[in-house]
Amino acid sequence: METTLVLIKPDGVRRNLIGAIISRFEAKGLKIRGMKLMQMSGELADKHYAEHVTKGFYPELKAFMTGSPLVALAIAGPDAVSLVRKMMGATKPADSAPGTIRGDYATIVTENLVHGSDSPESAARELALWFTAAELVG
Ligand code: DAT
Ligand code: MG
Repeated sequence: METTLVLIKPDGVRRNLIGAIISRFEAKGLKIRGMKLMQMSGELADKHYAEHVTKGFYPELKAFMTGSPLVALAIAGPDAVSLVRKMMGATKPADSAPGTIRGDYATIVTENLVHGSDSPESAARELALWFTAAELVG
């Protein structure tokens, strides 16, 4: 069993796609261990996206991610980290296959609807940023 961090980004919340996105993970058989609707602070953005803070696209990414509420989820299952990444699709919506979340709903790279941890190590680091142990069930 693995647990991974998923964010339904502000575009997903604004477009009323919270339910559609969560439904896919539930239908797949993954379990929700934690869930919260919140607005990401600039401080949390810099920690969460530590690998990207020096990149040219970061100011736009940070403004987008902190600009309105998002949903943070802790999602568990066998190979949950790689499974969720496959279900999300490629980072650039032009490259993400139909049938994936980004492939079915997104057209813009910044507004690509979902975040998923990219490795078990990233998942552990990110989950600790978003959830306390007491906020996770199971
Ligand atoms: P992913 O979210 O697929 O793990 P990433 O970690 O490389 O992708 O980048 C984090 C987010 O930053 C990504 O979801 C959208 C944005 N982003 C990445 N590359 C970008 C680029 N070249 N231009 C604009 N935004 C970008
Ligand atoms: Mg990433």
